[in-house]
Amino acid sequence: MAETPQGQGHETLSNLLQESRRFPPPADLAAHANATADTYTAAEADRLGFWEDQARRLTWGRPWDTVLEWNPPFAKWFTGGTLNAAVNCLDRHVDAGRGDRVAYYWEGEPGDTRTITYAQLKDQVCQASNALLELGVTKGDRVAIYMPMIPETVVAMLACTRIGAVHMVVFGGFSADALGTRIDDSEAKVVVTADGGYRRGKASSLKPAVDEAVASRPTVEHVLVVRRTGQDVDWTDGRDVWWHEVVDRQSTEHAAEAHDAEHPLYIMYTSGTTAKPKGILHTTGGYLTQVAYTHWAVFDLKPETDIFWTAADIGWVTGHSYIVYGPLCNGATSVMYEGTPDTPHKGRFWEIVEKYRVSIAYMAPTAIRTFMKWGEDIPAGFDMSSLRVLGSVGEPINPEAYMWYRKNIGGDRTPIVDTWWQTETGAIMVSPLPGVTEGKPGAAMRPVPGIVADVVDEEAKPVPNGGGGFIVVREPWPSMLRGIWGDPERYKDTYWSRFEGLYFPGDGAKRDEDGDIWLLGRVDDVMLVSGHNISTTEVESALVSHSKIAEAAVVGASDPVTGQGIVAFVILRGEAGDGGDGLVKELRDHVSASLGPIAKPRQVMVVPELPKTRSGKIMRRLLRDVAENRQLGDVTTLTDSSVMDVIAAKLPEAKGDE
Ligand code: 6R9
Repeated sequence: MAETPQGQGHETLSNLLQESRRFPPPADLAAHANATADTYTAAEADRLGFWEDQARRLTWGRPWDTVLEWNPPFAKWFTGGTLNAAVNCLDRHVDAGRGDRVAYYWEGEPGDTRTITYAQLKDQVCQASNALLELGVTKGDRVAIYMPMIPETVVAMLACTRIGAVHMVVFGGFSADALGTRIDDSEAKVVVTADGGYRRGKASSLKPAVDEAVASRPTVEHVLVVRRTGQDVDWTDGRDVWWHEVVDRQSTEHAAEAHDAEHPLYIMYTSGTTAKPKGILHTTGGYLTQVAYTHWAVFDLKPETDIFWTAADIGWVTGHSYIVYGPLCNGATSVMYEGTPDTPHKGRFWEIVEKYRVSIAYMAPTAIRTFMKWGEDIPAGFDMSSLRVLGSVGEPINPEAYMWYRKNIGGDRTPIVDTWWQTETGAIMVSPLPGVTEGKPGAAMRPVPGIVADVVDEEAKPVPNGGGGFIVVREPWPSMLRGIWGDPERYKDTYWSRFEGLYFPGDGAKRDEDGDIWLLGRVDDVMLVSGHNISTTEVESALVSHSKIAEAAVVGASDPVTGQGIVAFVILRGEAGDGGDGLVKELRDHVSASLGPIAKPRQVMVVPELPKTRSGKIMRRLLRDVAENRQLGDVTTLTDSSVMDVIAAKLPEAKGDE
């Protein structure tokens, strides 16, 4: 990356956005907070000892001998220790007399509901474990899970971990092809699926994609099928088995073995954009330690009284860590929702908050910006006084979206924890702690106690306050990926070769004048305009701070004069109508006034939707293709591929906007 021409030395990423709003922790929350300022002090004084204390949240078969064996870049945590993930999630709570506590309030999209206690979930997991054993699954085998958001998805995951099999969940919206390549790479022996699930008011099918994927893959011995929608399915005798026929007749007893702390727990494929997807491997002891600890500390979870809701899909790492493993290890009561936020009406999320008295809600900025687009009247119609902490994950949260979330969902009362992490990190890494840290709209603030992260320039030197660069992690952490399935070289190249001895996540970041961390988006998305490295996040946030804009995506398109020119795609807020005459000029001037003339977009296009992955991340690569009039690249990980046709069709009329 180029240096800035003003001779500011090694500023790798311009720091343009200024934000002065501050929200101190609410006094009552701070007074009873799980994590306090002492938590930071304890972790700094003895980092490994701190992690050992966190590991004692879990129930171990045998305690560990060594807390960390570090042969860079390969880490082993809690070696010599043994434990069972399902026992930690279920049996120990039941044994302690908490079997009647609700594990999940499950809400189906059509309005059907199920309430499942810890004791019931344990029985179902034991039955499913016995069923998997009967189907020939043994310790170390891989099991693909391709499911809607129903309780059996959690049951299947925990049954795998109980018997030591490794689950590999594939998002239910992915194609047969995506499922197939993941089955190939992981060599999965069994696929657990359903006939279908409910999305947007309709039964969508899953089984046909499995049939297609498995037809050419004889290594898959069985397909275990949950009946969810009752729709017709094709059937291959001998291979296909119904869940209700095989699982329901099993014993609810299963004696769980304590597995090695480093026994593989799951593989999750990251949605590689062009390259082959990477199978991120997580193991047992360290992963559970960090998800349980962060769920307790970052959300201030009080398991006896809180109702926790991660509004995300289990097919995303956020679902693994904060719908399944973190909450269950902590004995929490969670809400799990099958469907989309606009079915049957745009207030569905808030109706769920009101109905179950949700106290902690965790969701993605993309959802929040969608709610902004729909307007504040919708949440205003529900009683959300039960909420006390709100979380954000998946992308940088724009300051304006943060303010909207805080005011309209949090009643101007709740702290917001903006949690930065990745599939690879397994658990939250950088986030405010709600009872300790000030909230700043748009900032992830500080590494959580026990994590050593930094912002460095291109020569790996820490940037001063006010400087921009790359986020890195300096020390190994318990829930770190243990590698890429079957490809140790790619693991080293991808994460450990950019900076000697440092983990490189691939995200831009800056430190503000107080030393707090702001995430600035993927390094691949950074724009180079007249010698300045400008983050997409800052320009998008400036656009979203305009009263007519709900959502924005910007990309750098090649430009004969400036190297790259900024091209913006914007979605209007519900209240803004068609935006009115002169909107484009208004927006360009607004960005220029907020960030400086260097960041003024060359073009602005109003669009109805943006291309997004299933976890809600904007696929800027496709927008760059549009902005540079290129053939579109791979669209298979998009939620809705027709979005790109609509955007491309708008392009000719937008040209005149300059
Ligand atoms: C948990 C998850 C990881 C990438 C990550 C970064 C972006 C996630 C963020 C955030 C800014 C946050 N990201 N949380 N950026 N602020 N709070 O999203 O995992 O799907 O693997 O994506 O998401 O770019 O590198 P994953």
